[in-house]
Amino acid sequence: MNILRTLRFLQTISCLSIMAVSCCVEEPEPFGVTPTKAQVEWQKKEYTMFVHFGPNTFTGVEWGSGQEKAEIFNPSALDCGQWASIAKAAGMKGIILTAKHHDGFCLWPNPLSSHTVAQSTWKDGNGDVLKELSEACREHELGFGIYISPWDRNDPHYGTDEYNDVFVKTLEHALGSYGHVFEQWFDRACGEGPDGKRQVYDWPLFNSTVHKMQPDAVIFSDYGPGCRWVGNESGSAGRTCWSTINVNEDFMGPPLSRRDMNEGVKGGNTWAAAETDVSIRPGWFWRESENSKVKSLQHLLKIYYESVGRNSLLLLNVPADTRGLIHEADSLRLMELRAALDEIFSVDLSAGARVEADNVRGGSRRFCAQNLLDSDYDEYWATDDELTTASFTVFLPEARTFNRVQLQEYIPLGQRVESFSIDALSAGGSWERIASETTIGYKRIVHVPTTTATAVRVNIEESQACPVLNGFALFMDGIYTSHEMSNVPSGEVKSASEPLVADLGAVTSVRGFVYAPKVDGNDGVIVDYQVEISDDGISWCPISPVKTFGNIVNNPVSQEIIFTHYIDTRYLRLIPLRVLRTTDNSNSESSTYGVSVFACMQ
Ligand code: FUL
Repeated sequence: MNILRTLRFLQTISCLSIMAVSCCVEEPEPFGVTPTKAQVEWQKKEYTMFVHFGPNTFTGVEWGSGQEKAEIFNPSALDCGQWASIAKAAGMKGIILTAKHHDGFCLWPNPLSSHTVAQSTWKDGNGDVLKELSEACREHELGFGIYISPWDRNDPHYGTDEYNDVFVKTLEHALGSYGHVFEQWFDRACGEGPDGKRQVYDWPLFNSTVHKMQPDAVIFSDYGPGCRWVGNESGSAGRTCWSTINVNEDFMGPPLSRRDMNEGVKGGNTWAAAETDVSIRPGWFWRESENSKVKSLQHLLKIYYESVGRNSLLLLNVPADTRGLIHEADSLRLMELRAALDEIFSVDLSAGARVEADNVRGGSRRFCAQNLLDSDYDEYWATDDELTTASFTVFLPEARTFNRVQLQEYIPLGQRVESFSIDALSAGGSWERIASETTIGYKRIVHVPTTTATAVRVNIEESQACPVLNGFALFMDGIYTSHEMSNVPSGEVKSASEPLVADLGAVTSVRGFVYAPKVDGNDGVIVDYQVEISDDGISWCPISPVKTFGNIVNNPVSQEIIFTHYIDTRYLRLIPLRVLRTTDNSNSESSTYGVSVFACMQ
C-alpha cells in the first residue's frame, strides 16, 4: 500500500509541467441528478434568516388555534429594515418570513382570507408586512423568501376540495405581488382545520403554481422538490449528507424516514439538498420569557458546523417581538456569531501553497489541482473518467497550525465522493492520518486535531464517478470548544396513561403550568394531554378538552400553558394521552414521565 502510494506520488504531475498538453480535454459529464442553476445559487447563500411572526407572537403559543381575534396582531414599531440590516450585518444572505402560519393569519392583505393584517388594528388595517420586508430585502440585497402553511386552522374551506383552490390562489397572490422570491417554504404539517377535518393537499398543483409564479424559487418541504427538511429542528445535518433523495414524481409521499432526510440517499433520483432550520431560541415564536434563553455562541457554532459544514444550508430563526423588531438579545448573539465566524474563517492557512495531484484529467491545466485554492467557483480539479480514487497534496510554504479542513465538490456536475481521508506531514517528515470521513458535497468542514504540518494530503477513497473538487482551505478555530446537546426524539407516538401530579399544599390560584419534557434515553414526550384539578387528590375534574403541545414532536422544548382565567385548586394533574417514544422499550412506560418537569404557575 505504502509502495503504491510512493509510486503514485512520484508520478505526480504538477500544473506547470502539463501546460503543453492542456488543449481540448472535455470536462467530466455530470454524474446522476444534478442541481439546477437556482439550486446552486441557493446553496451558495449558505446562511439565511427565518422570521416567525404573527398572532402567536402576541399570545405566546407555538401553534395558534386560528380562533385568535385579528386585532391582537398590533406591533407597536414594526421595522423590516431593522430585520434586514441585522441579517446583512450577521452575514446572512436572505430572509424567509412566516407569511401564514398554521393559525391561518396572513401578514399581507390576502383577498382570499378574512383573517389578515387588513382586519387587524395595525396601521388601521392598511399594513402589509410582505411589502415592507420585500422592499427591505431588495434595499439590502438579500433574498426574499415566503413561508406559507397549507395547514390552516382558520379557513372555513379547510378539509374540503375547495381549499386546495383557495390555497393556490393564496400562493398566486403572495408570489405575484412582491417581486422575486428565492425560496418558497412549505410546511408539510397537516392537522385538523376549524371543522375538525384534515386536508388532502394537492402537492403537484402547489409546486407547479410556485414554479409558474416564481420559476427560480427553490421549494422547501420535507422532501423537496427544491430542498429538503433536515429531519430535526435542533440544527444538525447528517455527518454523511447526500444532496439526493428518492421521491415519487408527484412528491405526494410516502414520507421519507427522518434518517433519509438527515443523511440524504446516495444515488437518489432527485436533487434536494438539506436545509437545516433551527431557532435561536427554544421556541419558534418570540416570548418575553425566552429573552434569557437565546442559544449560546458555542451552541450556534456547533449548529453552523453541523449545517453549513455538512453540506447543508442553515436557516436560523430569529423571531420578531411584539414591537415588530428583532430583540436586542438575539441581535447581539448574531453579531457575536458573525465576529467568531470572521475570526475563524478569515485567514485561509493554505494560502500560498502549491497543490499537486496523482492524476489530472487528460493532463490538462484546465483541471489541475491548483484550482482547489483559487477563488473562482467554476474552476475545479478533476481526474480522468475511469478513476474513482485519487489524492492531492497541498504543500504549505512553511509549517502551519490548523484544526479545520474545508473541502468542496463542484456540485453543478453532481455529488460524487463517498469517502475520503486526510493525512498531514509533520515537520519531522512523517505522515499521519488526521481524519476519515464520508461525503463532501457543496461544502464540508472537517474537524481535525490541532495539527502543525508542512503538507496536507486528501485521499478520495470512494467516489461514484471521477472526483471533481473546487475548494480546499485550512483554518484555525480557537473559539469553538464543544457544546453538549440532548438528542432530538424521532420515534413513533404511542398511547400511555400515567399522569403527572402537582400538589400545591393548599388551595391556590393557578395561572397555568409548565411542562418540560426530558427527552434523552428512553424517556417519552407527552404530545396530547388533558388537565384535571382536585381539592383532595381523590376526585378529579377535567378543566379542558384534549389538548396538544404544539410542535413538541419536532421541537421538544419546555411548554408554558397559560389558562384563560385563574383556577383555584390544590392539585393539578396532566394526563398523557399520546406519548412520543424515542426507543422501543415497552417496559419503560410507567417510568416515562418521572424525570420530566411539571410545575404550576401562580
Ligand atoms: C414546523 C412548524 O409546525 C413550526 O411551528 C415551525 O413553523 C417550524 C419551522 O416548522 O413544522
